[in-house]
Amino acid sequence: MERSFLMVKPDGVARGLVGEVISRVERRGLKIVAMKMLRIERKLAEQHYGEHRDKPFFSSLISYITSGPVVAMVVEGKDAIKVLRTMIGATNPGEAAPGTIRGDFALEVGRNVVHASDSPASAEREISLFFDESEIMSYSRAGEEWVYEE
Ligand code: D4T
Repeated sequence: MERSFLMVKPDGVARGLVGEVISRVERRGLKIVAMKMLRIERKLAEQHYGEHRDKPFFSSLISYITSGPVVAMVVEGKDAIKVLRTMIGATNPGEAAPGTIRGDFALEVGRNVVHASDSPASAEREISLFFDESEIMSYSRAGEEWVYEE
């Protein structure tokens, strides 16, 4: 099983899309093993988006992500990182396929509703930025035997 970091961004929270995102994750068979609502502080935002520090959109990205509460999650399941990236769709919602979260709910890259880790290394880094290991739960979901072959 793999873990990924998933976040509903301030626009997603403000637009009432938290339940929509969560229900898509649950319906897919993935398991939410940690979740919290928080207002991201500037320092955490700069750490999270550290790789974009030198990009022209960095300061608007930091303002956006710190502009309101977000809902952060750890999601577990088979190929969770790849599956969630496919479910959220292309970074630029204009190019995101219908049926993806961004393809169904967003139009602009600077208001793209959700974030999901793009590799095992970023998943590990992002999970540890937002969660203590003690906040990550272990439990069985009913019907798992119908989601996984064995
Ligand atoms: P996040 O990290 O927000 O889920 O987005 P992605 O993982 O899909 O995409 P990314 O890291 O390449 O971009 C991070 C973040 O920056 C914003 N952005 C990106 C922007 O405002 N303008 C741009 O030109 C790009 C490439 C959107 C997502």
